[in-house]
Amino acid sequence: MTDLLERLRSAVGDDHVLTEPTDVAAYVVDWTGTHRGRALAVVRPGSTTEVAEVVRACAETRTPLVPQGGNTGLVGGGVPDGSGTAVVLSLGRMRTVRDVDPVAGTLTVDAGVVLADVQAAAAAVDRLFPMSLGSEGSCTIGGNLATNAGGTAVLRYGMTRELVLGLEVVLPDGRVWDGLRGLRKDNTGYDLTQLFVGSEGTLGVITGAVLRIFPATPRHATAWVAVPSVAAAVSLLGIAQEHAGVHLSTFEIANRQALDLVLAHLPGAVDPLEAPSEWYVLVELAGSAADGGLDATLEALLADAVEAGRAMDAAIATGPGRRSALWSLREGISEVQKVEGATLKHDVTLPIADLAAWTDAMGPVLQEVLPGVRPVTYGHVGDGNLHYNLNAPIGRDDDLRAAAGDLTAAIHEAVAAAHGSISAEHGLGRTKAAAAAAYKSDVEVDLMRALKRALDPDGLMNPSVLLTAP
Ligand code: FAD
Ligand code: S2G
Ligand code: ZN
Repeated sequence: MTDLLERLRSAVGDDHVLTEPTDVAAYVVDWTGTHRGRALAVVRPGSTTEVAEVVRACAETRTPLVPQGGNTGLVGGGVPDGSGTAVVLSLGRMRTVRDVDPVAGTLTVDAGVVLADVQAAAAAVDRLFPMSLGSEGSCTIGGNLATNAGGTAVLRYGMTRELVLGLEVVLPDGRVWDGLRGLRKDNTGYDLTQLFVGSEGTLGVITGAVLRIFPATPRHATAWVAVPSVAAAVSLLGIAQEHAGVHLSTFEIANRQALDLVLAHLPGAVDPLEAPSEWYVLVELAGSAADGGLDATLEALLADAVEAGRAMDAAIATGPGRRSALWSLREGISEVQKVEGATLKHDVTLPIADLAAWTDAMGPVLQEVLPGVRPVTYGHVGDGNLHYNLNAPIGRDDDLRAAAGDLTAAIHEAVAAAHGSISAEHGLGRTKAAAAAAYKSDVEVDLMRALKRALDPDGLMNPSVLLTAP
């Protein structure tokens, strides 16, 4: 082991090889606090060359390696297991914005650049990097790529995989693949970039990326809408699409339980509507400086929805302050959910046409399993993605933990029956690796394991994550 530590120190410098438990602590527990592991060391390289040296040292000593970005992942993929045999490779020091080309619409960055800084680098040249997540202040673009993150702009711009044109990756044997050409069209063989997007650190360490940037959308029209049901929310989505077309950029849902958590625990949060409702939608239209009339479009679509009985009331943002107040009702949910005790997260996709029936049917099923369980439901309903996160009945965290297996099994079975996905945007990590294998076909599992064996024959890259665990 000393040989390895010597090699790591000579690769990145003594200060960037952490072994003391106090120094290592933040790197071995995930954001949810569910996954706690132990690391042989935490290594913080400052360049692609240093990453390659670290990977080579681990490969030659057959030491498992866990790449880590901002450690905001929600499925335990960025932290080591409890064996204490793995090295955590943190990309946190690699924060250079390498190049911006507003005309070509490309932004080339190190993997350790925080998402908010990627957004700022695009805005600095009057462009938009559209991906937006509640964790954007600390998650890194390398982690976003490795998890193929989604967020609130997927409806208009797609998942991370639709926002990337090329990658730089250190392969499990230490070689560097430089795929940073950034061409919109390059049909010369397999799409290697897409292979690494969503690979959750199991096929290599992403060290750089060429991202797409888009025309800025400084104009917004935003509303928090009270709707009577999920079915009404889906109808409102159709009305919004009719009226707003390409300008529809956000369509999020939240149930009353989610809003109550925010009103109770998010300082300054205020319910913008008088009458309580069971369901709410945050809808936003976005356009360029030339796109006038977004407010009128929003008012017209809301009027149609009220007329059709698909909406009861709405608070329309009258300026940037009001806009961020409405957004905070949605974005605050994740943080505050932790305040009220144990939660059991489910990040599922359902066919949009089935969302209402699925949600209506799921409630009673869960009450059978654990009476009093609270399904705090919210998320990106515009792309079929619900965060169906269960809170324990008040004061009964242990009951939730005891029933977790049955509750999750009931949810996963209902998702599979509706031909949905048990992981919409957070990936599989450690939390869902086993479940995913059960819901993927043998052919899919075989193909994924064949790819893993081809790139990482010794199985050292993030070994207990995704469904590559043998
Ligand atoms: P980490 O947590 O450090 O790692 C995540 C995975 O990627 C691990 O498997 C790790 O091994 C791998 N990895 C990290 N960096 C690299 C690299 N450079 N090369 C190879 N592998 C790497 N996610 C969404 O999709 N949509 C949301 O709306 C959303 N909202 C969130 C809100 C909150 C409050 C929080 C806490 C999380 C949210 N997330 C969301 C989850 C999380 O932010 C994303 O999964 C994010 O992409 C993780 O980035 P990270 O840098 O923190 O990665
Ligand atoms: C979001 C965050 C994760 C969660 O807020 O969109 O992806 O389950 C989620 O709180
Ligand atoms: Zn989400």
